[in-house]
Order: sequence, then structure tokens, then C-alpha cells
Amino acid sequence: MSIKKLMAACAATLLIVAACSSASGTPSAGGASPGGSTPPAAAACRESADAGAVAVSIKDFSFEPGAITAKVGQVIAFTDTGSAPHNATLDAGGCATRTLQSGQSDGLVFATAGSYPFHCSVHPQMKGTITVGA
Ligand SMILES: [Cu+2]
Repeated sequence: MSIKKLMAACAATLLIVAACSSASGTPSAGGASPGGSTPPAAAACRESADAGAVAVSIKDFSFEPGAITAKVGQVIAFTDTGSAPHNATLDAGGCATRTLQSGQSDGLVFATAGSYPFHCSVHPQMKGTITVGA
């Protein structure tokens, strides 16, 4: 990938992140949530072993692609194509794939649109972002 394309991709990601934070950053005062305390990030996704609509391969030591796009309800299937154990864990917590051995797969499904940074808890330097659209 050329430097210019990389820069453009980064700028686009930043814009998306900025847009998301300004949209969801301020909890509305008179919020219409009738049960009160719903943890926002925690319920955003769940693990799923179903066949994936979006495929991500986990290499030693990066996610390919690192910028993942999916829709609400789509299974994002992570496959460990490296030789080390890896997983995908949301930075904000709430959900994660199983820790995968070489050749294994596990998925995540999101219930809420948004931008979700994640990492591998075995190798915290491995990072990526899942952008979920409605
Ligand atoms: Cu890893």
C-alpha cells in the first residue's frame, strides 16, 4: 500500500472515530431508558461460533485487515492463520473471541452500530478497529 493511500485511510478512520464520539459521547440527560443502568459497551457484542459473513485472519502478529467493517448482526469470523495463540478482545471490554490456536476460528456479532477498537490480549500490541454500521 502506498504512503498516500495509508494516510488517506488513517484520515478517514479518524473522521469516523471523531463523528462517532461526538454523536455518542454525551449521554442525554433525560434519557428514555426505562430500566436505568444498561452498560453501553458491555452489551455491544457477543461471541459466536457461526459461519462468518466477514472474515478476518489473525497473523503473527497482526489482524488482516486491521480496519474491519461489518453490519449489525453479521458474524465477524476471526481465524488464527499464524502459529501463536491469538484472540480479539474489545478494548472497552464486554466481549472477546476465544483464544484461538493455529487454524481455529471464532466470531463476534455486534448488536449496536459504532466503532470498536480491539486488541489481542495475548499480544496487546496487536490492534485493530471494527466499524459496525446499521
Ligand atoms: Cu495475539
